[in-house]
Amino acid sequence: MLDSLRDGLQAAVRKLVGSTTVDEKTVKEFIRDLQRTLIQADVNVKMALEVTERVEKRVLQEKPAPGITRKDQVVSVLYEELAKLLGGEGGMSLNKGKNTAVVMLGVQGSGKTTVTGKMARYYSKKGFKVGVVAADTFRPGAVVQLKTLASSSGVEVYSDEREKDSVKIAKAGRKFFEPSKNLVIIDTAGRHKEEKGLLQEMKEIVGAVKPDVTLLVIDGTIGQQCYNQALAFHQAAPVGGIVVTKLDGAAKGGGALAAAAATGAKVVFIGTGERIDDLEEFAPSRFVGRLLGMGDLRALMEMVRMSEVEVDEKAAQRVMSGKMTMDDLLAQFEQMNKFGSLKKVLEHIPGFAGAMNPQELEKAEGRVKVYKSIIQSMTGAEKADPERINSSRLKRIARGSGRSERDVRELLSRYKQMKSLVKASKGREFRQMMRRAGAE
Ligand SMILES: Nc1nc2c(ncn2[C@@H]2O[C@H](COP(=O)(O)OP(=O)(O)OP(=O)(O)O)[C@@H](O)[C@H]2O)c(=O)[nH]1
Ligand SMILES: [Mg+2]
Repeated sequence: MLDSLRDGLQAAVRKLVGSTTVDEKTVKEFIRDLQRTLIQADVNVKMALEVTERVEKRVLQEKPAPGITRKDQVVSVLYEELAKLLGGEGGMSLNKGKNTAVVMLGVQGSGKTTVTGKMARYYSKKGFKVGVVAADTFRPGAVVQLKTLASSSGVEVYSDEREKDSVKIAKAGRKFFEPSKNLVIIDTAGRHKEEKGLLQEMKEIVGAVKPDVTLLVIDGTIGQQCYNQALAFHQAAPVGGIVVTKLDGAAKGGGALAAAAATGAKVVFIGTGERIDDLEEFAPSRFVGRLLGMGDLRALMEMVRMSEVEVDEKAAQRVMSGKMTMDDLLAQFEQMNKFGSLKKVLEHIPGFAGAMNPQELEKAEGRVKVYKSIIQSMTGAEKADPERINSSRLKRIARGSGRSERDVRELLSRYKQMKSLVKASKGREFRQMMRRAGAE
C-alpha cells in the first residue's frame, strides 16, 4: 500500500540521517526531496509546498530540545506536520446513549455503499443498534447491493423503491429508526443527471436529515482530483469526517492527505479491501509512522532520549584507576542495556535491520535484572570492595536476593573481568566503550 509515497519519504529521511551534518543546505535539500515525493504521490502541489515550507520553517527556527539531535528534530517535525495534516488523533466517537445519524457523501464508485455496509457491521459488533437507509434513487440495484451487505451482519435496511425523492427517503428512514436504533447510516447516490445536481441533492439531504456526522468517502486511487472533489462537497455540505477507500490497491496515498487538507476534517476510517471486514479505524500517527517506515516514531524518539548516556565523571575516574565498585559496574550494565534497547528500535529502520541479534539483547537485559537484585542485597562495604565477599557472604547474598549462588559467582567473575580489562588497557578500552555507547 502507498509504495511510492513510502519509498520516497524513507529515501529522503535516510539521506538526511546519513549526512554528516545538518546545516541549512542539507535541510533545503531534504525539503526539495519531500516536495518531489509528495507531488509524485498525487498530493496537490500547493499543499505539498505548504506542508514542506512549514517543516522547513520550523526546523530552521526551532531549537532542538536538549538531548535531541538535529536529525531527530527534523524527522520528528516532519512526522508531526504530516500527522497534523491528516487531522490529528481521536477518530469518531459515537455515543450509544443517543440516536446518531450519519450521512455518506461521495462521487460514484468511491465506495459509499460498501463503507455503509462495513460501518454497519463494525458498529454492530461494538454493540450499537444499527439501521441503514438506502437513499440512492439513481443507481438501479443500489437497494439490493445495500441489503446484501447489511444482511451479512443482520442489520436492518430502510428502503422505499416507489419513492423517487431521495431527500424524502433519507428523512423518513431516520425517523423510522429513531425509536429502535442508536446509529443510523444513510447511503446516498453518487450520480445525478447533471453534476451540479448531485451536490444540490446532498445539500438538501443534509438540510433535511440534519445528521450528526457527514462522512465524505474518497477513492484513494484517484489522485490529484481528490482535493477539488473534497472541496466541492465540503462547500455543499460541511464534511465532518473522511473515509479513504481502496488503500489496498494502487493508491498513492496523496488523496487521503489532500482530502483532509481541503476540508479540514479528520480521516476516520480507511477501506483496505473488498471484504466486509476490510475497514480500519484510522490513526494518523500510525499511518505516518508506517509511511516513514519507523514503526512508531515516537517510541524511537523516546529511546533516543533515554539512551543519551550521562557520563558520571567521578565514576569514570574510579573505574579507570582500578577502584571500581559494584554500583559502578551496575551503572555500566544499565547504560549498555539502554543502548541495546535503542538498537532494537533501530532494527525497524531500513539499513539498520539485522545489525543486532534481538535474542541476545533480551538475554543481556534479563541478566542485568538478575545482577541488579544481587547487588541490592550487598552491604555498602561489599559493594565498595567486592573482593571481600567470601563463601558465607556469597550464600547470604544469594539468599537475600532470591538468586542462585551460581548467579552471584557469575556477577563476581564479570566484575573481575571488567576490572582486569580496565587495568590492562589503562582505561583505554573503557573510554572507547563509553564513547561507543554514548555519542554514536
Ligand atoms: N479493493 C477495494 N475495493 C473497494 C473498497 N471499497 C469499495 N470497493 C469497491 O469499489 C466499488 C464501488 O463501491 P461502491 O460501494 O458500490 O461505491 P459507491 O460509492 O456506493 O458507488 P455509487 O453507488 O455508484 O455511487 C465496488 O466494486 C467495491 O467492491 C476497498 O477498500 N478496497
Ligand atoms: Mg452506492
